[in-house]
Amino acid sequence: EISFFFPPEDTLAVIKPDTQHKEEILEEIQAQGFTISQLKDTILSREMAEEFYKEHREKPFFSQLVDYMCRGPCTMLVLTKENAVQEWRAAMGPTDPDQARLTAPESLRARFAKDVLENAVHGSSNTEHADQKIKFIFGDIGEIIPDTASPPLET
Ligand code: RTP
Ligand code: MG
Repeated sequence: EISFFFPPEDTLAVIKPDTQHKEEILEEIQAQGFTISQLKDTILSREMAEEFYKEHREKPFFSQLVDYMCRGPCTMLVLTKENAVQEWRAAMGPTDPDQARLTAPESLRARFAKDVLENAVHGSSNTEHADQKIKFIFGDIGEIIPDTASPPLET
């Protein structure tokens, strides 16, 4: 009998500013079996937000996106699980909540996003981005918060 071992993978998740649903999002993260390996609340500077979303520099919504991302504290999380990158993308659902409500009604964006811009959560789109963004946000040796049952940090 052949069995496969899938090593745990890390992804970067962000609970974006101004969502009224942070607690429910954290509950869903735990319900879906992600381990919260690192967590911190941070207000991004404009420069950091621009760097974070630099892939979208040329998009018409870029300046609005940067305004949104540095408007208040973001909750930054490293989520660890088998296939974490893909599973967190699936948990979030499509970028636009109108589409999410049609194709993934249980997803976080279907439930909690306000619109296509203010869509509550971010997730890395591949493992290379995940590694790069985790380093960018947490540094090479980030703070470790070992007890996932502890309450989220408040800023
Ligand atoms: P994310 O990077 O935040 O996880 O979202 P995503 O992959 O689903 O979507 P992406 O195309 O990478 O877009 C990044 C973020 O830009 C904002 N956006 N606004 N106004 C618009 O048409 C528009 N399109 C995208 C959203 O905040 C989106 O999550
Ligand atoms: Mg993206």
